[in-house]
Amino acid sequence: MNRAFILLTGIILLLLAGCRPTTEPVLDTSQPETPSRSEQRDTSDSLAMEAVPVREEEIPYTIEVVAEHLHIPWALDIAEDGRIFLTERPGQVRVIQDGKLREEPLISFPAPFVSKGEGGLLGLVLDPEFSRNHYLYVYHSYQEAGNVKNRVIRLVERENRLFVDSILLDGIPGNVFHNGGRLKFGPDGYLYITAGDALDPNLAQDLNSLAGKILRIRPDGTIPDDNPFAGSPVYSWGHRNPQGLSWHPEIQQLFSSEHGQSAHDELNRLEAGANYGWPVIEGDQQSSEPAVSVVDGVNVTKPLQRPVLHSGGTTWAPSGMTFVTRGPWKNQLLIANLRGQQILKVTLDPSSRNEVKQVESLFRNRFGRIRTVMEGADGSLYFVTNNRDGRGRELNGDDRLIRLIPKRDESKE
Ligand SMILES: [Ca+2]
Repeated sequence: MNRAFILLTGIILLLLAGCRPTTEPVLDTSQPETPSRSEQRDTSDSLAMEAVPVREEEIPYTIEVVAEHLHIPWALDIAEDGRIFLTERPGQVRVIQDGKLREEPLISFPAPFVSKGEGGLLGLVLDPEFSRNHYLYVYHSYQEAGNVKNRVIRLVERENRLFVDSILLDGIPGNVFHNGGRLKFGPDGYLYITAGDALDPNLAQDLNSLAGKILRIRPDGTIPDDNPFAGSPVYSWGHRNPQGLSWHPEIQQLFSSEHGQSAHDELNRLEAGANYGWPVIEGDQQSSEPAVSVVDGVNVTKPLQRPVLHSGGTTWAPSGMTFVTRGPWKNQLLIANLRGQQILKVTLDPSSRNEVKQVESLFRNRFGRIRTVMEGADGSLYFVTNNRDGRGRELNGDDRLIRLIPKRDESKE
């Protein structure tokens, strides 16, 4: 073995060690089945909460497997005509039509696309006017002069084929890990993007960098006039590796999920221009010192915000999430967990809606790693497993797209 190879191996091992939690996840085998509600918070002023397992027979949905043998599905969206579009991280967009996964991908990305570590083809969202304009947006990693970066591009669909229409935002710092990658349209019609810190934590506190941010652009790639920092796509900053976005259906308030360093995974309630602390604070930590970032020679000073919820010493590895808008779980937030191998169901305090009242765990260790969850127009819920991503144990049929169909409630008819 030559020295360069040994050095490279050493660097890769260091990167892997730096990214993974130092403690193994708590799988609650020693925990009581259902801690009382008052025991949920670690201490009275901690924002950490333990997830209470829900028994499967209590879940008011039936399980249906929609598709099998997917390859690391990362994001999905459903068209009005019923087609389900999804990304596979190695670089393909697939479609499920009339309940069947079509063999032929809609597009396979050529170079400079790269799929390395946690990078690759990540977010996907349909244009709110997809049935009219057939636009679809994806977030993917690419290589430029030896560096990994990420970009948001617009594709156009014609008869189950996809063609690149335009590059909307590029040069988002990337790396083997911490690429962010979630795309969602807000109620304001703007496209929101989660960007990770690209393994360079200080970038999250630098408003001149797109890393470690939630970004907001118009669907044509231009910057909205009312973005918090003039001429910049930055919507909020101080994020580590955010991968989930959803708006509360009644108050239209945006929340995001984010991977913490060693446990301390977070749920944040996002305000335009606010700073969510990474890497200065995480979890329950507070800082009386505001953060300062210099933009065009001017100091921008913002207090550091704490999350509304974090995982304490447990690792959830939260990714895609959705508020449920109808049915038995209306207004509750579902968050897909990778390492946590569950879906968290978060109930907000109904009066304040900025405090978490309860966290429950659905399907813990039942389906393995879960990447994202969304709601269909009929109130069904859809989620995808990620057991083929090199960190999981492949189960029969993986990776799978699972649908949860609401059970009929006779008492309400
Ligand atoms: Ca934070």
